[in-house]
Amino acid sequence: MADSRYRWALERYRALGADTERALACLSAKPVSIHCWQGDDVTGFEGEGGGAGGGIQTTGNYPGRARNFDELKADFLKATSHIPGKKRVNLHACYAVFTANAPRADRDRLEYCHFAPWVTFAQAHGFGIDLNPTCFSHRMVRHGLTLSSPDEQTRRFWIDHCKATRRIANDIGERMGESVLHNIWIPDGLKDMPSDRIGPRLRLKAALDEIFAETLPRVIDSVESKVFGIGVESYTAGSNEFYIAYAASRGGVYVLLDNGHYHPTEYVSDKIPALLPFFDKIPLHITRGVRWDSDHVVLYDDELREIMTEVVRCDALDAVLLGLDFFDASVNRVAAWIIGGRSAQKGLLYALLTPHERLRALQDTGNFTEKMALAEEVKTLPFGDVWEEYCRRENVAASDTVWHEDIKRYEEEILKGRA
Ligand code: RNT
Ligand code: ZN
Repeated sequence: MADSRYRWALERYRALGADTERALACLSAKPVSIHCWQGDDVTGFEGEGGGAGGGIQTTGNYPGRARNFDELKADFLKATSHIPGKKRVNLHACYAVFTANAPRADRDRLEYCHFAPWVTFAQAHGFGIDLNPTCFSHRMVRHGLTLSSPDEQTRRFWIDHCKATRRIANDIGERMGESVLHNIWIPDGLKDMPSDRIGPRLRLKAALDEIFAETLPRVIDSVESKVFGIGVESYTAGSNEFYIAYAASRGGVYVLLDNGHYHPTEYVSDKIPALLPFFDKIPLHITRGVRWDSDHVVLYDDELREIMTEVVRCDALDAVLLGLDFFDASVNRVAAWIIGGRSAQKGLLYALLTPHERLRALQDTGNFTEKMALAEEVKTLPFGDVWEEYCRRENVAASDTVWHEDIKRYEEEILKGRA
């Protein structure tokens, strides 16, 4: 029955110029980097209060937050067991694991040993790893500033932190035999009208030059801009223009696009093809901003489909590094991970099932009416049947209400026991 529905869907797509078998093969081969921080509200393992800070905020108090490495690993595995496709674990420096063999160290002194347990975990489950320095939620964030601070000691601490995490990323890459994305996002900005806009940027530029001075073959470097955050409404040192110019003028540094980080009428789907002529890599943070950079759970919505569509029709599946970035504490955190992860997969599948060649030809020949008609027809093709077939092949439940039963059990048996 399911099989005959897929056969029928395959024919329908083929008739319009899309190859479902090719789409399924591409989808299962493309990794998505899944952020570890959805599991514990961006708290980490340093045990100093933690939590998101510097313009980012987790809201909600749903029970069951992971409180340590073991709980976070268990929740991550539970979540990924319901997400089809290839996965990477995206880590932040504040998730360093302190043990007798890897004693507690401040962020400027972190070493590979603090992340070795994550490598063991990732290798045991076939995940890749990415790593971010954590330039927020720490006593050395002074007046909301890190790499752009006018205070020499503050700047030095954060430069040393980023240098340390880049080296760790390289070591992880060496162990795992692959590249590791090292993405720098800093919260630096001002709540109120600046009296100096260029000073922080000049200091940030010099700090980045120092951080990137060391050549590390396994590291893919990126910088992530932002427009504003809560408490930093008036000025952001690491703005879009600043980082694009920075990356373009320094070979080997890329700009990471987070779709929550722009003015509401700007779209990352349009930025991807604007940057691709100049950059051979574009890392993404896929998120869902509601009115601001709220980091709501990613859903299978229009902009997600449009972002994925650009990745596919620009033939940029290798160039674009897909990563998720959201943190919602108002719903079951494990379910949030699953819904966001599955949505990303659905969005990419939708893009892979779109007859881009035909649509492009219609645009190029000025056949705008037919383009509109075809694009509308694509929207109601039997997408669900192809999704179900993909889930069957990937050994995960196709139905969202079915995997949710498992998560309800997990909540009763495991999450509710956490204070
Ligand atoms: C903040 C950025 C950044 C963080 C994570 C935790 O606005 O999006 O990527 O969300 O690094
Ligand atoms: Zn982000």
